[in-house]
Amino acid sequence: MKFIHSADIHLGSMLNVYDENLKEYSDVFRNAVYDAFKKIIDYAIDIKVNFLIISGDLYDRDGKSIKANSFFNLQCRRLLNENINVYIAAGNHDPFVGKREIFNLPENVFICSSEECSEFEMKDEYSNIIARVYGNSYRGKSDSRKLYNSYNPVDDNVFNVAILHTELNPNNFNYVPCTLENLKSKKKMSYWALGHIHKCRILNDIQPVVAYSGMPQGRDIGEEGIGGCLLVEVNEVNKPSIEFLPTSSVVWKRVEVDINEVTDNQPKNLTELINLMESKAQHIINQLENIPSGLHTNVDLNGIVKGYAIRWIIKGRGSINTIFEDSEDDLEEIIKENLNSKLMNYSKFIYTDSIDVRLEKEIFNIEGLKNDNTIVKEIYELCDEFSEKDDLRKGIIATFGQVWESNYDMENINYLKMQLDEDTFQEILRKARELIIYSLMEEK
Ligand SMILES: [Mn+2]
Repeated sequence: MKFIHSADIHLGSMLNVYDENLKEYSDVFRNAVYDAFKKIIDYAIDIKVNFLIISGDLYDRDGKSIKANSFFNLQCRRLLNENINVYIAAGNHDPFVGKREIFNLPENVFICSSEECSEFEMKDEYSNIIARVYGNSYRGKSDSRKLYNSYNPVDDNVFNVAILHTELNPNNFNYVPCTLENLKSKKKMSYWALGHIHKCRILNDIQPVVAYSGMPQGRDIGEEGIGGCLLVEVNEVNKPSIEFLPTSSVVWKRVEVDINEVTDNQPKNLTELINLMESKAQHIINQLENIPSGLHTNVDLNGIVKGYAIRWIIKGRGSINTIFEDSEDDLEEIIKENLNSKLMNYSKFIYTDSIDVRLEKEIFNIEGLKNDNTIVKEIYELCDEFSEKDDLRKGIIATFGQVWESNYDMENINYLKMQLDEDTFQEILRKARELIIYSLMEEK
């Protein structure tokens, strides 16, 4: 018996790339989310799975797009021809799935009730039950019910799969509050097929297995890495083995360029910096993409990934910093254009989506100053404390004031405020340190 666990397809959404110069690649970005779902269906048919699970957020919005709905139906009809069923529980993005379908649902598609835990029995050709599927859909854009309580298989003689869309956070009442321990305590359950967190993770690898399949195709740099779904194969004693099946045609990636990496050949101008970035780009293509940790795949990633969307982080200390400081032009935009005119033509395209410049001023012998100058040393130590100690950090965040949202919810962002994530916090701290030390040096 084998099945595919997928989640968070977000059909109807596109990659967040807005660039007039994309030309032939604009279709790749526009269709990537659809292509990833089609790949899941291809896998299901090729591998001849018994059924497909979708753990919520099949659609990006509850006001469904006709295109997304039509695409989904066409793909599920391909499964219908192969006698493969599809089981779906709706998540916070598509809570009304099933209530007002634009088209008739293919008869192999089953949507879990939003009012109670649905139970489905999978039977083989001799009418023996080979698996049961449990699931409960969201009622609305959030759901505070402890849904897992009503998932109660009669026995564990067959493989029992539970579909649940949850943040796995007992304190967040928007997304089905529960803990990993809550789910593990359901001993008759064999596999918790989770959705909501967009990153693939196996949280428990013995019965009951608890896993997030993650999203098949990331849409911006916040959804980094190669996405996919999970193939679960169950042998006679109900023991599952899990394989990762990659589906992302575009992989989002952060790439750091440290100009201090090459001490003797530091880039002095933009041409040299762009050359350094190009050599890094070559490296991205040569290096095989990392699949989620702890998992394996038999699929050749080269056949799946068409290209990358990169956020470059340029860091280090050097004289090139002055070019960025003195320029009134938007240098990031100019570097982006230069890179895209070259790197988009690589065997796998490298699209520069954004450039984050974190260069530091060239200060004579900063390492020496850190050791000898007690003020510089203290500023460094103070910044380290602010960066590491929770109570100090809370104080500094309070000082940032009301423009920052420090306790934000990725699914429910208040766009009137700036989101203070870890990366931004550290960057503000680093810039503050830089500013203070440099001002002191100038005074001298
Ligand atoms: Mn989602």
